[in-house]
Amino acid sequence: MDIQHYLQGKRQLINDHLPSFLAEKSIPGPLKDSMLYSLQAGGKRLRPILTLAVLDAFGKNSEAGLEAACALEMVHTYSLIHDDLPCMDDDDYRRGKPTNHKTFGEATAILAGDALLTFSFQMIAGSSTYTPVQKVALLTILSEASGAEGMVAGQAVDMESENQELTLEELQSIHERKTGRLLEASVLFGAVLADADAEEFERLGAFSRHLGIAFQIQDDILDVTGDSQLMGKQAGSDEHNYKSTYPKLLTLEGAKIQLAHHIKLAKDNLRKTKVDLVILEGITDYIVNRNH
Ligand code: GRG
Repeated sequence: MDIQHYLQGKRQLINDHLPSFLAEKSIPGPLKDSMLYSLQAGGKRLRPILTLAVLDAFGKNSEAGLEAACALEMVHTYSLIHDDLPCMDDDDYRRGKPTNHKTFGEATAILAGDALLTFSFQMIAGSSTYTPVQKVALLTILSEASGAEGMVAGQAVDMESENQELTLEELQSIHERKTGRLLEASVLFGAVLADADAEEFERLGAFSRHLGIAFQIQDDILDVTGDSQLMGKQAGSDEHNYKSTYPKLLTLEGAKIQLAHHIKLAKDNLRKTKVDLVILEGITDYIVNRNH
């Protein structure tokens, strides 16, 4: 299996479908332009790819997961738009392009984020592909992962902790909520749509939690060593404030050891499942080896 080829194929599928969900909707012009601007600004599409990959790993038709997968990317896109706002990280560039508020103004950017978040729930609730039981499961997972106990909580604690040196446990707790929960939801979405049993669900959940931590550690490592500046991120964001990161707390070598540890645990959990390992192991390796 050529994992790069697999990822490229899925990314293309998602890129082709994402804008189509908004196409026939009567959304005011500037708001729709602002939503589409960020949805189409690029990105790795890791969250929707994970949903489709889990379906493939179960031997199911992954295209049936497209609506749910695209809903996840909408939530992710909303979080990036809001994270870039002047009242939060105050970033001018995202994915190498001017941020949403720099292009459309703050008010429209806030509304575009709000609308993308809400639209993701509308898409799942209104889907003609999923059963009522699947819809309730997806909506429960998504609301818990993205809301006040999930991603928003992670962002809130992250902001409260600015300029404080955190312990490793505190840092991990922020990232588990800020980025980990949506990555976990992406894997669990695939498990729900594949009608996985409780045991598989639990093991895939554990796999995704270690994958999420590994993703964040690699993100922090790339901030020190990688080409994240080319992607419009300000490496380390030190000009704004002090932010605890894995390399700062553990040194670069220590962060790499932690990364290897969580990758191993992710794979150990994956191997306990009955799914086809090739794709999900390939994605796990891609997370460690990615350069942005
Ligand atoms: C504003 C509620 C709210 C939440 C914001 C996710 C988030 C919380 C902020 C993003 C800030 C950030 C850079 C977090 C580090 C890890 C991360 C989520 C990176 C961006 O995800 P990628 O690498 O992005 O998957 P692409 O551009 O590939 O989609």
